Amino acid sequence: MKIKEVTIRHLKMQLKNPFSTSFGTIYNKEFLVLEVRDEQGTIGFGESVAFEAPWYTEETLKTTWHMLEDFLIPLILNQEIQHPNDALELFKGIRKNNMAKSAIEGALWDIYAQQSNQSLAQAMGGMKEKIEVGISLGIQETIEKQIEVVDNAVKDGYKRIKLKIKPGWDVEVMRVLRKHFPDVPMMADANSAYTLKDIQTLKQLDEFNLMMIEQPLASDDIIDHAVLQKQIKTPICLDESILSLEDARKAVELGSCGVINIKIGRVGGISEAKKIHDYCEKMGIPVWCGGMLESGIGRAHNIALTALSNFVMPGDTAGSSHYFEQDIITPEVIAQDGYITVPQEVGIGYTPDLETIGKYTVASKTYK
Ligand code: OSB
Ligand code: MG
Repeated sequence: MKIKEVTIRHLKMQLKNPFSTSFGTIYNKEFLVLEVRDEQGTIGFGESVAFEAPWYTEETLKTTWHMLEDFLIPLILNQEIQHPNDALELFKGIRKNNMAKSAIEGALWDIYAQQSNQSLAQAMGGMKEKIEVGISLGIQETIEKQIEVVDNAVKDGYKRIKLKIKPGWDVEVMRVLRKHFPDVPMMADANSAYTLKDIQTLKQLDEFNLMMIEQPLASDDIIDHAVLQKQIKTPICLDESILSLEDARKAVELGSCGVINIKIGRVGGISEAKKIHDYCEKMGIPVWCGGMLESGIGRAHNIALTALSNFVMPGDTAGSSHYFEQDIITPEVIAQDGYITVPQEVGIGYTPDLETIGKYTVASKTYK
């Protein structure tokens, strides 16, 4: 393929459920959608998962736009690209900025899948027909409300429930929830809210038979996580700390985690995500697919990735209706009884709805 045109759109969509974590609350999801066209007229879509503010990683919606406009789009326009893996090579002179890279690489995978007449999952080597899904629930204002949202998620059939925790909203909350839901697979995600000084608190979480504790310590740490893992029974799952295959290898070799949450945007694209998946499979480390409150386009990529064999734990891939009044793809992503069917149609398997995309677009620009 030879890329001839890229359109960036900035979308703003209201979240049905404001999402609260250890560092604040998100009410609206603002993100970029990329529409990439090659010389044959095939169109691929990608999503940048960077938020407006740099609380999760250092990237933001504006930094990703800047990287795309000034560096990444010029690197791919008019280049002969055999396979989306080539993007890694083309981008190798650009450090980090993984979410910006991933947005464009995802669209190349979509084009590649269409032109090789495969579903995106098949193009990646994914064989599953359906995937197990979990749900990530934000911190609620009261414990009663927290119980209620967990109860609804259990009734909706989600295969595991992830709860956000932070200092002051951890051991006692988990104790109450575990009492109410003795058999529900549960886990906690701290988004780096603790340090090794909190080790007594973190040790107490061992009581609640959690599947794992996600990213308890600093976002750039794997050393302290290894220290912590030796002192707690619950497996640590790394999210923010893993930006590449090399990071995964070092964390696994150090014993910093027992599980890895793979997010395509965080690691710079599907090609790197696959490498991490393959390495973890070889090492006996289970992985699952994380989420970034994506619209249906990013979600479609996540679903396809989860069709790979070592995604053995339910991901944060709840259905569209959990996030938005109306998603920007048709059909919407439907999670039923804790499963999503992996689309078999060529490409991402959902049709981006240009009218709805237009409705949510607040800015756009085309590069050719
Ligand atoms: O830490 O996994 C996280 C959402 C935004 C940023 C970081 C995280 C999350 C989630 C929600 O946990 C995942 C989702 O439902 O898409
Ligand atoms: Mg996380």
